[in-house]
Amino acid sequence: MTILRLILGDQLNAAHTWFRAPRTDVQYVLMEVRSETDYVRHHAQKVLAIFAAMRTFAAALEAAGHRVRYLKIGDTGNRQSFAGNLALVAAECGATRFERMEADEWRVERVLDEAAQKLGLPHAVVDSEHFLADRAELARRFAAKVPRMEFFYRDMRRRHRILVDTDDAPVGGVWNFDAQNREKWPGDPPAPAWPWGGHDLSGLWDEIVAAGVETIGSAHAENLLWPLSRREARAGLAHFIAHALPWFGPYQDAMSTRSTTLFHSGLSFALNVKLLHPREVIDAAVTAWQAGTVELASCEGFVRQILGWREFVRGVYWARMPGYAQGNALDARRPLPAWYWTGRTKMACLRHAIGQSLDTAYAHHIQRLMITGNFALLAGCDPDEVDAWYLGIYADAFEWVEMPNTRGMSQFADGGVIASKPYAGAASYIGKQSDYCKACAYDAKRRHGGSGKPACPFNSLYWDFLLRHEARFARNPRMAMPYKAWAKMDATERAATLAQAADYLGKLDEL
Ligand code: FAD
Ligand code: DLZ
Ligand code: SF4
Repeated sequence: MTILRLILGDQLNAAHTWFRAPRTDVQYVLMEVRSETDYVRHHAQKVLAIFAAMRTFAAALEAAGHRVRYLKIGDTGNRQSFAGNLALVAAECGATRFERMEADEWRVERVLDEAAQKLGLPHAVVDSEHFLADRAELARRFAAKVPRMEFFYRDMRRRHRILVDTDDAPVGGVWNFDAQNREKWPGDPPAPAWPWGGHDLSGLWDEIVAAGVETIGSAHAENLLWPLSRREARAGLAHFIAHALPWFGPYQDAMSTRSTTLFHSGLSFALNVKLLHPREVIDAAVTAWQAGTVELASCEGFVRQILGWREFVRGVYWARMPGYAQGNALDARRPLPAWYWTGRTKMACLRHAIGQSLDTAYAHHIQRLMITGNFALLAGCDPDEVDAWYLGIYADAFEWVEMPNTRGMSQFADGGVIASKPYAGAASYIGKQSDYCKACAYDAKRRHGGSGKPACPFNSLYWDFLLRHEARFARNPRMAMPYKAWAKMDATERAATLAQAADYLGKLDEL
């Protein structure tokens, strides 16, 4: 008897039960395939990091005595799809049974179910042993109605006994320290650089290029900046806890031309490919708070992202797919401006956020939400195009987490399943949280016109967006303020603002 076990590129969980002891009757297989490199155009660093982490993981398994078959992207004989290669390796090893872990993505689950049918072997699907809420639990909690994130998060805190007192009350007396977490970063303390780097992957890059894989962004193959092994990911976690977590809370929503990473952890890639377990990341933050090196507000703010948002969006994804991918509640149809692919725009905030995304395959949350996402929302860009952009460009982008964040949180295309109001903001918000507006060719204070500096596009587009969707949002109590402000605005001012928006919408590619 030989069991063929598939390990996907985002299933590099060394602590999984599968790997407890080497077994002569188990053949593992990992494969680099064009079906995965081509379903969307990925950032060069994302492909490099995934392949390099897969190769490192396979080598470690082999060194520990497991039987591993690894198909490289350029191998002759590589059939370039999961189904094709599974058939190939099953025949090679004389497999009598096929096993796999649950895939995180809807598309891949379907592909693997079909592949298993074709193999015609007894087949089992096991948990990936990564998330805190498993898929059965999520199905129970999300099937009837998607809860609000805040209540899901409180429940997770209680269930997993994280930052709660013995009587299930939140430590510190409140569940959420968001109000304290909204400061602009003055440039001091300096933001620490992430500790990874120095991976020379030029050889791997040559293989990827020779195989004809088309990518976006800079490869930086001679010095790739992502953790590629569990050891590196652990070191990155320790570095974050010591050097950035103390300021994570206050500067969580800050943006600056002087730093691409600020006090963010950069752990999303390691988490999503499962080099790190969310529980160990949460425990490290809580331990730092218990040791007194980190304030509760920073610790809780960070824990909320992982225990709350990360698990929550997964619940939404599995409860709502496949229909979720079709959501376009605001009927947004415009193409994404061409400069999303080049960074060549006169708008300083977008130039910085897109430029750094192309260069590093990374942008922190508030850049994704309030700069690139906000602009696409206000301009009414097609959520299919917005989704494809986010799914390709970030090293951490896997559909289960990318899509609810993009289509749901950022574009409101799910009609409010995730967010109770759209994340729409004008230049006043961006100016408050960043230093972008100072260096911009546009005037953050103007809604329209402008002789020297033209009016900031976010301002007129913001009002145009609210007016376009008045029927949907005007009665939302959380949106009452801006609608009241609009009603009070002088009629000429309103007309000039809407005319400015129409002008900008007619020439988005030129902004
Ligand atoms: P930190 O700020 O250090 O946060 C710590 C961890 O919390 C992250 O590593 C991540 O695992 C988790 N986290 C934080 N916010 C979220 C969130 N909203 N949803 C899920 N997990 C969260 N995250 C992805 O992992 N993959 C994506 O493809 C992705 N696409 C996004 C698209 C949009 C439009 C938006 C608004 C957000 C998206 N996010 C995505 C969430 C978030 O922006 C990233 O997780 C974060 O920027 C990763 O950087 P970090 O590790 O430095 O995060
Ligand atoms: C994203 C990605 C890429 C680019 N390439 C591969 C690959 O060649 N082989 C592989 O096993 N996985 C790859 N992945 C990750 C998969 O797309 C991922 O497993 C699914 O998105 C499920 O989350
Ligand atoms: Fe962005 Fe407008 Fe500020 Fe320029 S002025 S950086 S376009 S918000």
